[in-house]
Amino acid sequence: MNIAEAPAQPQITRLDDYRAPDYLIDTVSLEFELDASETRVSSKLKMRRNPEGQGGPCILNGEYLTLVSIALDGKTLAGNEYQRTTDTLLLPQVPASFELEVVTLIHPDQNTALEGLYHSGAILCTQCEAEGFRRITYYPDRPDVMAVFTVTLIADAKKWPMLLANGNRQASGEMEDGRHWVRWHDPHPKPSYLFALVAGDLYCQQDQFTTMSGRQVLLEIYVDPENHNKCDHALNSLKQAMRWDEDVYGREYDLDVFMIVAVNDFNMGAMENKGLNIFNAACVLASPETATDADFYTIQSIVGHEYFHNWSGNRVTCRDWFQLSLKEGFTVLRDQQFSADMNSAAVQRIDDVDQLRSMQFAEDAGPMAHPVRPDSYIEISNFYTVTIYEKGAEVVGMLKTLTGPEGFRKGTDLYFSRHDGQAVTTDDFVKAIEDANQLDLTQFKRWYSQAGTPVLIVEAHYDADKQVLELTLRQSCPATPGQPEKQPFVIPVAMGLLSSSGASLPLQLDTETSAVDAETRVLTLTEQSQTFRFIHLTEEPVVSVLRGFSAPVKVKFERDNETLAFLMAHDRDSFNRWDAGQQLLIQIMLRMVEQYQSDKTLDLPEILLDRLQHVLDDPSIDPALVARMLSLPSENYLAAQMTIADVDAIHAVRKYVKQQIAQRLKAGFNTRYQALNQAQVYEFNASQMAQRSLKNVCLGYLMATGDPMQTQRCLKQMKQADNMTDLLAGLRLMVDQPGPEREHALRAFYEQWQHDRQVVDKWLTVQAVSDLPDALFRVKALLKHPAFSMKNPNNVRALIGQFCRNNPVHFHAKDGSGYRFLAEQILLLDKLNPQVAARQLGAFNSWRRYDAERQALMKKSLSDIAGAQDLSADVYEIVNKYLAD
Ligand code: B3K
Ligand code: ZN
Repeated sequence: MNIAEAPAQPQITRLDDYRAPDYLIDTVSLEFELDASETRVSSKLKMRRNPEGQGGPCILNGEYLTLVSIALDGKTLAGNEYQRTTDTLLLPQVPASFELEVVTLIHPDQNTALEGLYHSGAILCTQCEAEGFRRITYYPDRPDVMAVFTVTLIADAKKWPMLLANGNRQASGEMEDGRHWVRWHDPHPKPSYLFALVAGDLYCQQDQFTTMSGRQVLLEIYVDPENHNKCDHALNSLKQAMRWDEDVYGREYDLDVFMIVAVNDFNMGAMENKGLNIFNAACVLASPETATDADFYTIQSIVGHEYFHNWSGNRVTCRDWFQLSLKEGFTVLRDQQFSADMNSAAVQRIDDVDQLRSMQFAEDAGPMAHPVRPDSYIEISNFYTVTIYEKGAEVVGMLKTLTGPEGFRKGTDLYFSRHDGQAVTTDDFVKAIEDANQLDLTQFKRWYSQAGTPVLIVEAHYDADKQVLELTLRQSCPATPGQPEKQPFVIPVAMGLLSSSGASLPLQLDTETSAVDAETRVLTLTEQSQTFRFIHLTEEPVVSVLRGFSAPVKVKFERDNETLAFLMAHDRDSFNRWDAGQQLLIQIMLRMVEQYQSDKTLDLPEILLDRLQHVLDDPSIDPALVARMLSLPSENYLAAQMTIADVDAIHAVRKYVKQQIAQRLKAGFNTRYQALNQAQVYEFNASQMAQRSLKNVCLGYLMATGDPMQTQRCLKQMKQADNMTDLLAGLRLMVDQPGPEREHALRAFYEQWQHDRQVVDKWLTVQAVSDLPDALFRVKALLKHPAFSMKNPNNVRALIGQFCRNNPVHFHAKDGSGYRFLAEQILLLDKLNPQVAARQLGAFNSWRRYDAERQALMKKSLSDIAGAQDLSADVYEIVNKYLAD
């Protein structure tokens, strides 16, 4: 039994190399003797040769395992009867079917990567997706091997009274040595990435859910006892999600119990392990005093997302990791629909698109650009991206637009019934939609294989004599790494036409005999260029395109300020009203950036102020929408619109615009603030959230006037706040103002909330994104604060991640101090937690968009990282892709 050296360079895995597994597993029986320093894992696998395999040897994955013994059909194997490398175990000779017994030892408390079995606080827990199960035992750790698991957990009864695993609880007992055991059985075959176990001394809040067929399901949330009062919201969200999936997708839950466990140390938001979801505590715990509206909102959506995976991911899973978007894109679409139904659909769409444009468009335009179904990867953890998730959701959303809601439901019904219990591909998903709707989606599938954000060029020409509007749509898509040329996409373009008074105009094409009786219609662009002729138009219409953001594309449509202002006031589609406002702001602010660069006077057109004033004063618009329409595009998003991003100019212009709006609309902000600032018992609902968000936008502008009275008002709000939304909004504003009040506010906040991890992370973030010149100095000091640990991913994201991504003016400081800081932190982190380290590299994604000096400094920092010894595959892959020409 030789352990060969690991390959010098991380290896590439390719979709084209996919082969069916050589061996399948019917049943798995695992026994864990749990202990934080050394856990003994005994596994029994009933395996058989796969008739569809290649007939190769039996190879199992395994990493960081101490092998104790191997037995084949009851006979212990000698060292020369198997071969080991650092990450595999190979059995050259096995019968057609056999039982394999393997005993290994693992060390949870040395596991800082938080993959496999690890220790978080006093909890032992697991994270297996994508390839963490191989850190627990030897196994064919790939999603197309699905098996029925029975798991027995044995542990000290006092230290770990709760022992949880997937499925239903089968049996339990006490042992004489003070240990106890619990056995779990999951009847649904699953891939190893969905395996989970938890051991802990936890508070458990229970509830019940009756499914559509009348079965009783026990719902349980497990949290550290001190968080016993923060479970209600997640539990409510879970019940809403279970009911919603029955109503909207016809999906019913399939076990006797559904459990959620909150842990403090977690690499991402949450994990959909079958029947036993494990959550980052920040994505599940909420009380009005400690969680903001945004937190409540996110929790509802993540609880929904993980629950929805029970069908889109678990019952029907991925054949291989190239198909990741099969479950993630679809499940994100499902959680977005759920949130839209539970809250405000318009606000949900705006926020989703805002995120897609600021994060995914940047990814698609940078060195890590990849298709929704990638062709290759080095480290799969690097591909849990906004492209796989958010763009993937847009792609499935376009299928829904093309088929209509009923056709889409027929398609998903067929998909679930056809593939239940299988591991499938994105092609299988599209095929089910095609078959249920008698559609040919061959060309549509380019959305899965081609990377990059398509550009949609729109031109409109009105002929008054003929009463015809010619609308020409053209598409192109920039080159991305490995894909110099692109074929045309299928782009659904929802659009409408408006009269000068804002009324909808008819949407009849010259090819049609009757008028279309809707204010929005969907044009499908399939060629590089197509012209649509609308007839019977007695006046020149104003065109509203890409309503509801019907495709993930960048629209290039030349419109003057007046037209954008008109659409901002009159579009029938609330998404497009908001979007017209954003385009107007961007157009104006980019012009001001040019003025700033050439030392000219900054000119803020009256029409913008006038429009914003109307929005602010219009009681008929949902306050949540008003809040969003009054919010300026972020510095990062403005930077992404420039050929060479000028961080300082953008920062100065944005600040100036904010101050000007504040001065001009001061009276309006004042009136609305006062009207909205009413004492009420906190509730999480769309209407209260809308009020708080507009109120705090108003306060932000009032503070921007620089009037000391407003500082007093802000302090008063903080003092009186009975909820974290209002308190944190106040603190954020205070922190951007120099002076003793700022230090006092920060100190008081910490003193009050130091016992609460989620709130302390907010305190770190507020300082990380602060506008003041000493931001980096502070961030560095906070690294040494007792509240901060480099081993805790939430701390890292709250402080380092937020500084580097959301404080552009300081991260991009001319002297390169921000870049050097990030490079140092990444190298430290890489030794502890490669996944978290690799994520932080994302702050360098757009490094080629900055001026030559900054590019040189960023390149130097990236090269320092690339040149370091023993990089993880995670960091290696991203840093080398960033540096590639
Ligand atoms: N499926 C998990 C993500 C796992 C990430 C592994 N590095 C959470 C989710 O998308 O629901
Ligand atoms: Zn997911």
